[in-house]
Amino acid sequence: MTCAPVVDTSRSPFAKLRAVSVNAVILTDHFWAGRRQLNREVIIPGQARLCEATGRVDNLRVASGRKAGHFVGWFFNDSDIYKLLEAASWQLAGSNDPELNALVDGLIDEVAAAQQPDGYLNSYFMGERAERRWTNFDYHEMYCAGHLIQAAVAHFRATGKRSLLDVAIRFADHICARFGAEDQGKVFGTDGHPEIEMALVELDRVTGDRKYLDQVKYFIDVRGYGKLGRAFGRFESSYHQDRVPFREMTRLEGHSVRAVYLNCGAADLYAETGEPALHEALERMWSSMTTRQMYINGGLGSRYENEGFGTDYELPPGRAHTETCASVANFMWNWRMLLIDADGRYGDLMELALYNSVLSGISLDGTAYFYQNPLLDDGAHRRQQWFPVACCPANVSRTLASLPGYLYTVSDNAVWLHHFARSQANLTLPDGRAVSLIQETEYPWDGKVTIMVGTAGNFAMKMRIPGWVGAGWTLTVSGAPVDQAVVRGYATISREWSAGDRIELHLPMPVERIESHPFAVDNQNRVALMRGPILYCIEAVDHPGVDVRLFALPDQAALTADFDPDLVGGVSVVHGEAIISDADLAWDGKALYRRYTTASAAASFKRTPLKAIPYFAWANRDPGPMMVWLRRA
Ligand code: FUB
Ligand code: ZN
Repeated sequence: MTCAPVVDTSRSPFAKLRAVSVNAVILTDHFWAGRRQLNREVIIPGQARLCEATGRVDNLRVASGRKAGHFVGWFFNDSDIYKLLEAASWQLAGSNDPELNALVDGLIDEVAAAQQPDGYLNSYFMGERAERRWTNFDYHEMYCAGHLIQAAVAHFRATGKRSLLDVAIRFADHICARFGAEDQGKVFGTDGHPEIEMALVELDRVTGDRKYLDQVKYFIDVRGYGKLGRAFGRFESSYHQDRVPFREMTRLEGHSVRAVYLNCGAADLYAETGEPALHEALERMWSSMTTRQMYINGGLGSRYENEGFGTDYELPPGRAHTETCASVANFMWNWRMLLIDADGRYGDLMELALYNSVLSGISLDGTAYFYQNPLLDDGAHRRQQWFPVACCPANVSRTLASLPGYLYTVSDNAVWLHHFARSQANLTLPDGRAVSLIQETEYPWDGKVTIMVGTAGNFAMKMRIPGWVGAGWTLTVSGAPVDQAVVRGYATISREWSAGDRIELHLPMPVERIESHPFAVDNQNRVALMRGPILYCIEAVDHPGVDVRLFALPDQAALTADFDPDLVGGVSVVHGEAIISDADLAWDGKALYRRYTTASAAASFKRTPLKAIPYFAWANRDPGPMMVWLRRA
């Protein structure tokens, strides 16, 4: 059996947890297994067709001389093929799938053929543009290389084949030979778009070649001195994390995907080197992100003009940029922090981003994508089949494909359960002992999680107790209560297990009203609805004849939830009663402003049913206004 962890910390001295292989866990639920199957049957084949139809694969063929023509599209279009290859590779882990294998092998063949004798590989910088290689840091050459390396590592881990790995190594060696300290005869440089950092750490882990790790350190060290200049001639150094040396960073700044990808790389480097300053910077940025810079759905980036962070508390719901890639990046960064620190707050954030801003990035039928994930809309924002800048689709796809690898980790004598989904797991403790577990749950709709232990032995089970859970949660083993002390987000059950022992965790999931810090002015006097890990929204299609933007939710209004198997793929729906004031109805499009009188504040109102659905499922039915933050009444 291949061993295919998403981030391999099995020999990382400064990571507390070891990732397990993607194929060590088999999802058996409707929610995630269904989506992973959709990934295999619809999403990946659809993206492969679009990579062909949009000339992305032809770009490689032109570069290799297999086809006449010219490069088309954005200079980073190769990266979409690499991310697709990564997704397909994770999907292949542990599966016998000749058709998908053939698709992957065919694409790898095109990639390999386009590689130059010196290892260089980028279909944009071929022909007459070959002269311009490595002359502009913002042309994403290392960004594309990073995605190539990540795909190659995934492919190697999942299939054992070296076909793409050898290509990636040649390109990585080319880069390592070229960029570095001048006294080593190398030239200054790094990429305007971080990505290669985390890829090279994994290449170090796969090959055992330490030079890749040294290269990552160099790439992080050279940032922060304004030496990369303005990106695309218009964005300042902060756009590409070149304003402040990494170890001095106090908040996330600039382009959100770039910023968080860089943090992924720095976290990976820390797992190997244990350099305190890296960890401290990561913690400062995490703290800034979670207290001042992040949307309630785990989305990042509030400005369209630079796809980046705004000032603290600048979190407009309608103009939220919240790129799907940034949420994937947030998920990836928190995975790395979790592996390093074994702290449940990172698992909480992975969960938040996954359900509420990664998943919203794709339609329920797997054929259309959001680039931005706003929290308020008038009905115009719809998912698209594809984009000229198509970074988001395959980012969702690689996340879905690798999902089984995030549920559990292991450490000395312990199994850690981070994410809840019906599944079967065959894990291996660091000392080689096998542990099998069956997880039964209807999560995220129900907070009851049962773990059937299939292997006798002495080890600890560490269960994440989500940060969203309030009082009343319980934990038992074969019916008997166990110690509910929670340390850094985990309850621990250490004992001599017998095969057949049942762990039962019950996490109550009432509908909660969430308010935001008053400085997030757009949300003042508003609440959002959450139930368990799921963020809710209201959509026009469920409220015919009224505009949901006029809704106000009385603080006392009861909110209930029930499962509707026929709605948007089967979801728990929140029901309640909102009010619409007659004063608000009186606007009726006649004016934008009017004199305020206390009479209008105290106006009479109508009651109207409120039906909220999970935010991730919005915009899958008839278009119309949608909102997350509801006015309080
Ligand atoms: O530049 C490559 C990708 O395209 C970025 O990560 C996205 O934000 C989009 O700009
Ligand atoms: Zn994107």
